[in-house]
Amino acid sequence: MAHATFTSEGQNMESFRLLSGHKIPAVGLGTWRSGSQAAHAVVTAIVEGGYRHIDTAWEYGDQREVGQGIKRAMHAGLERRDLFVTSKLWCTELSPERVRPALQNTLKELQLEYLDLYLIHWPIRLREGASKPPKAGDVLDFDMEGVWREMENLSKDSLVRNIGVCNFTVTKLNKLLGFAELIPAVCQMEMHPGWRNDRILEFCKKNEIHVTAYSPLGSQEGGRDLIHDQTVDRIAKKLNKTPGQILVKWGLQRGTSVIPKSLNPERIKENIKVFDWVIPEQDFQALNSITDQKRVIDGEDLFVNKTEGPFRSVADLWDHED
Ligand code: NDP
Ligand code: 1BO
Repeated sequence: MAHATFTSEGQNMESFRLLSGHKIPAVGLGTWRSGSQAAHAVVTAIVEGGYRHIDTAWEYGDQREVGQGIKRAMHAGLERRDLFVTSKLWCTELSPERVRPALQNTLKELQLEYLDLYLIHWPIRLREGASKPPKAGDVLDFDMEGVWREMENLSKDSLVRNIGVCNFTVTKLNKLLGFAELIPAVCQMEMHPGWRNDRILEFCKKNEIHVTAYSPLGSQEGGRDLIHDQTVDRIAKKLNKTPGQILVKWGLQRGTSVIPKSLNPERIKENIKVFDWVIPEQDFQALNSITDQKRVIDGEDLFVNKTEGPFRSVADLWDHED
């Protein structure tokens, strides 16, 4: 359920309530491939754009820069408690004894005492130094229950306020729910009008797991160009909004939080100006009818080895649910 709060500039800023009772701001800044420019993007987002939610990951290699940006924003007067910071546990760390050291390293890089949300980045364990695509022996057995217990322990020790997952299937979520003492607060998945991913959204809604939509604009190079999609463009012109705003708002109207990435100050600010208008039902349905539904982030490069398994195809990775 969405709740309205206000930023320091008085801008109406929605958030969603998580099962834990904490609130996740509805729009966050994505930072994948932001590199050395991440600090500047984070300061622009927080101080000028009114963002209160930043999404990063150890794998992005930019946690130090994100941390510097957060520190600079806090020097500008913001309190830590006003921010919602998400990071993710990488595939090489998916064994119980590696979870806590990985989180401690992430906190150190970000210069933070705690995270608001820590997510399992992918439900697939990789050997350190694994090749892309993986060679035989690079994909290891994943002790999902042991890793989740350690995630729960991080939460019990107040090092993270919420725990969750990314890139899970219904099959894997069902397995997790079978033993979880703490239900994942958030499931972060690829979602945009070119990949609605309705099956997982419905499952999460039924189980009160909040969904964050990643790659909401169709992702970056090699992604889906939704910014120039005919339907998106037509609706943007009709509502006097930009295609980026239409794509972000579509995600919000589906009840998901949304984490667009941008390094461009004007686009960063534009992407969060989505709270005082709605996409009318007819246009919303037109966006829901875009054809050629396809994942952009299908995990093939990272996890599929066509001859040596255990994942010999993209369909194997996603438990043949697409
Ligand atoms: P997005 O869908 O957010 O698209 C980003 C691209 O769109 C960039 O090229 C950006 O360029 C451009 N862009 C941003 N705003 C606008 C706009 N208003 N108009 C036109 N173009 C725009 O891509 P991501 O794949 O980065 O997804 C967002 C975030 O989701 C990631 O950064 C990451 O934090 C998270 N994520 C999580 C994953 C997971 O496995 N959990 C997987 C993938 C993403 P420019 O910078 O020049 O503005
Ligand atoms: C492989 C990482 C995708 C972005 O989260």
